[in-house]
Amino acid sequence: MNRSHNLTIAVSKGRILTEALPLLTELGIRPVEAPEQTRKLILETAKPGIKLVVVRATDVPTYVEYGAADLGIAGKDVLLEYGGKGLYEPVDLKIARCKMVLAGPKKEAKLNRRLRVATKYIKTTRDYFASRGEQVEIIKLYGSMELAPLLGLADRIVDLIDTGNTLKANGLVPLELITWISSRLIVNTAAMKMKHELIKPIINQLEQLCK
Ligand code: PRT
Ligand code: MG
Repeated sequence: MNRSHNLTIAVSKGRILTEALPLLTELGIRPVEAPEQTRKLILETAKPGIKLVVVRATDVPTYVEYGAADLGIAGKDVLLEYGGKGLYEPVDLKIARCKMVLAGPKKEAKLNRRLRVATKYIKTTRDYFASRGEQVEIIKLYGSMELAPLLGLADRIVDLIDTGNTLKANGLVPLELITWISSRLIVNTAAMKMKHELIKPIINQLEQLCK
């Protein structure tokens, strides 16, 4: 863990950071350099002792679970997939909101075999179909899931949608809502105890701001 008077917050560049920056700024945790303009991965902030570390979205829970970062901001999609061991998730920041859906072609011929579902959300997809008692074959992809049904790799996809334009542009339609997604503040369990007087006010302020 970091020294007791310092705090490290793991964030990912892109839509989460864009929407998290106004919240962090409200708390005085404004990076001294613009994150999108620098190549630095460790950013000092206007609050002495508090720094941001910029990591891949899917790596945020790992940094926080192992205490390399005390706090983090991660999408619920990433947290569901990660499994949430050894992490607190005290605040729904209500940013970077979207839906996780099952999607497929508008029309399809009847299938005589087990449904194939392509996704990067293997665990969430497995849990979803298991809860419905359906047997499906899940195919792991790392991106551009929309392509899979078009090329016959899969019959369905599980992906995030916001406007729905990406699905539509590829001739797909949302079939079922799996869950709503937003970004969450996550906290290392040991840091929550050891740095309570630093972390608690951050949780309280974010709760107020994100009500
Ligand atoms: O890009 P990189 O591979 O580094 O990581 P990443 O893709 O995980 O990062 P980023 O910044 O793209 O997304 C980070 C987080 O933003 C996700 O983990 C979600 O919690 C959240 N989020 C919110 C979204 C969306 N909205 C979203 N629309 N993540 C992805 N999308 C995708 C969607 O899958 C579709 O392909 O954006 C595309 C456009 O969506 P439509 O429906 O508006 O067309
Ligand atoms: Mg992306």
